[in-house]
Amino acid sequence: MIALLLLAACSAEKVETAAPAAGDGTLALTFGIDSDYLAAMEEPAVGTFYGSFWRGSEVTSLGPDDGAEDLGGIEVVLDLTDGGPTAVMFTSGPLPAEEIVVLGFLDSDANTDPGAPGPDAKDPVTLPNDNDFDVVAGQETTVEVYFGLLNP
Ligand SMILES: [Ca+2]
Ligand SMILES: [Ca+2]
Repeated sequence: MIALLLLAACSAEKVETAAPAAGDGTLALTFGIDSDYLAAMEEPAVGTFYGSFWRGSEVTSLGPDDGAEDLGGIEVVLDLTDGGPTAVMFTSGPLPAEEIVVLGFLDSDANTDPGAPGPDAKDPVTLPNDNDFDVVAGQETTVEVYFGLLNP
C-alpha cells in the first residue's frame, strides 16, 4: 500500500495593499488632427472617439503587444473641424506614473460597432509615437491626443 500524502495547496492570502496608489496621476485629454489629413477626409471630422490607455512599455510603433491589457477606455464625442486642439474633453481615472500611450480612432463616418469598435478606411487614428505621455504622480497633466494618420 502506498500512502499518498496530499498537500492542499494553501493559497496564502495575499494582503492586497489597496492603498489609493499615491503614485498615480491623471491625464486630461485635448484632441487635434493633422491639417493635411483633415483636408483629405471624406466627411467632417466629427464623431465619437473610441480609445484606450496603454502602458508605454507594452506598446511599440505597431500598437499594443500581444497580451497587453489596457488601463481604461475612452469614449467621447469630438468636433475637430477646426483642427484643434480642443478644450479638455476627457479626464482619465488614476493611471500609474509612467509613460502612457493613448490609442484610438475617430469614427467620423459613424459606422463602427460600438460593442467592438474599430476604424475603417479614412477614419482618423492616433499613432503610438505621437501619443505617449508622462503621467506625473499626484498631478493631472493636460495633453493633446493627436490624429496623425487616416486609417488606410
Ligand atoms: Ca468608421
Ligand atoms: Ca471611414
